[in-house]
Amino acid sequence: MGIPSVPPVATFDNGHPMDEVLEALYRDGAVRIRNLIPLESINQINAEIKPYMDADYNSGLEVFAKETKTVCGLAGKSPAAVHAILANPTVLAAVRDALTVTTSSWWGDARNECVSPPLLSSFFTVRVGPGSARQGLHRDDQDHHPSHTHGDPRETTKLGCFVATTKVTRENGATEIVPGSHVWDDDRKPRIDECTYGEMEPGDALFVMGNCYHGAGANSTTDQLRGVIVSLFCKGVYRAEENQFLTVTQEQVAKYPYEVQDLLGWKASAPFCGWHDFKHPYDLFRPQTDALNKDLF
Ligand SMILES: O=C(O)CCC(=O)C(=O)O
Ligand SMILES: [Fe+2]
Repeated sequence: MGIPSVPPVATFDNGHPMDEVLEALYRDGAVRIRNLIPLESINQINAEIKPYMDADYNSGLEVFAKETKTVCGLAGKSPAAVHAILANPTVLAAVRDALTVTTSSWWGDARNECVSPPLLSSFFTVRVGPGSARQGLHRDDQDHHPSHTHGDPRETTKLGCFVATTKVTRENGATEIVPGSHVWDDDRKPRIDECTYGEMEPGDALFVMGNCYHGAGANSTTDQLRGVIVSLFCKGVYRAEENQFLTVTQEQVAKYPYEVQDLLGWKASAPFCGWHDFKHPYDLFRPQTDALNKDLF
């Protein structure tokens, strides 16, 4: 049992000034936004995902309880999730602020400033069924083999946005979050009594820094499904968890908004990462007049 004295993560209404949201995110490692995604989008997303859920999708991984179903590859399977979550202005603002990498280096006599845009790392549902045990507390940036040594709240390669597609309660498996754990060193082990619970209504969202300990909670109900869409983003100089070039066809990508194409890896990261034919991959389908910022360097 968690100790009730761990206060809930800072919670804001959708549309709250972004600088205050980001200040709380970097201070605590996580924030909650009420009504980030409209209910009609949530209903559409649930309808698009249903056939996959019905086909009994399960990861088979031990990191998820056996009663928990996952559907991956949402960039190709759920256009509604793509438009509502990946193109959401608040999501884009948080992801860009936390994960854009800008550095300067010399090329001959020129001092060159290069910008690496963030990437979608993975995009999947976690539907925690009755009887699911809690997930182990973990940091989502672990796949990049990081060291957290400086107590720097922004020392991470990833940011997560978890959107509720059902009511999410402590009883049915709300995400456990350890506020402040994003500044811990790598030896300190998180405990359950240090957790707070990310309870949400459908359409609410949690932003969780990649260095903040968290995990899916246990579902102690007998009849409730806890639905969350996990979108994880990473710095563009790191490798994505889920191979986004295999989740969605080029024809589908061409129809998505430009900012989504960029997140899916179709914009190269300057300098010189992810190009095709020495061009941004989006040059394959964007009208040439729109292919601005052609520089890879
Ligand atoms: O489902 C959740 O609440 C969290 C899932 C999670 O942390 C993960 O899969 O990395
Ligand atoms: Fe996680």
